[in-house]
Amino acid sequence: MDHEVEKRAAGYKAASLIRDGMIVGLGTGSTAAYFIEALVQRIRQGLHIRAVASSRASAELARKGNIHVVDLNDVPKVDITVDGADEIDPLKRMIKGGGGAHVREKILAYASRELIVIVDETKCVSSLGKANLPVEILFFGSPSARFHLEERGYTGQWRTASDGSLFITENGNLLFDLHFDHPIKDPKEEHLKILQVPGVVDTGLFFDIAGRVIVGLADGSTKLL
Ligand code: A5P
Repeated sequence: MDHEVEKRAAGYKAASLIRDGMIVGLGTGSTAAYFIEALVQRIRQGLHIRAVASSRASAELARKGNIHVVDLNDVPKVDITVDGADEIDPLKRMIKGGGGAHVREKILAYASRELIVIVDETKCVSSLGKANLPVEILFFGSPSARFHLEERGYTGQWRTASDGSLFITENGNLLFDLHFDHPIKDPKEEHLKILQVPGVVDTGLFFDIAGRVIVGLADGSTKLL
């Protein structure tokens, strides 16, 4: 358990911004879990909301706490989505997908009026690229997709589950985690280059989408970027 005080502070602060009647997007991961925990407490105190989850794990957490979970296809628009990040730079560009849910997280973020990002300070970086960059890839022809990525100069490995088997996303696909031995100079260019490989569903790079960023601090306070 790492930086729990900071993650909790960010999650609880984000939950305090949710208002009655909102449709709320639930991110995935340990920081988003604190947001859901805080939301459950607010619901016990009388808050009425509906929520859309980016993963089974988040949906389960929410349902356990009596949050009314609905399908993204059944709502016109999500008011606020709150989600974590693996890295965020000063331009609010991010690497996400450490939890393997970045494709749904991105769809949910784009379906939302605002994406609020909640992080601890270790996630705030001057440039992206220390964290692995997850790329979701269709199982069909996945060795060929890997070949074409490697031919373009990328290195990485298939993500595995705790039992050593291949990690399968909730969309039924594989994850190829790219590592960079240098900061990513132009994340948008890399993203577009990777997307050109047939079979690639999406990368964990996010741009032009983060709204408020809440950073949790070690003393339990938060700062807003
Ligand atoms: C989940 O797929 C990710 O995008 C998470 O948002 C990201 O990995 C941050 O997770 P933590 O809050 O657990 O660090």
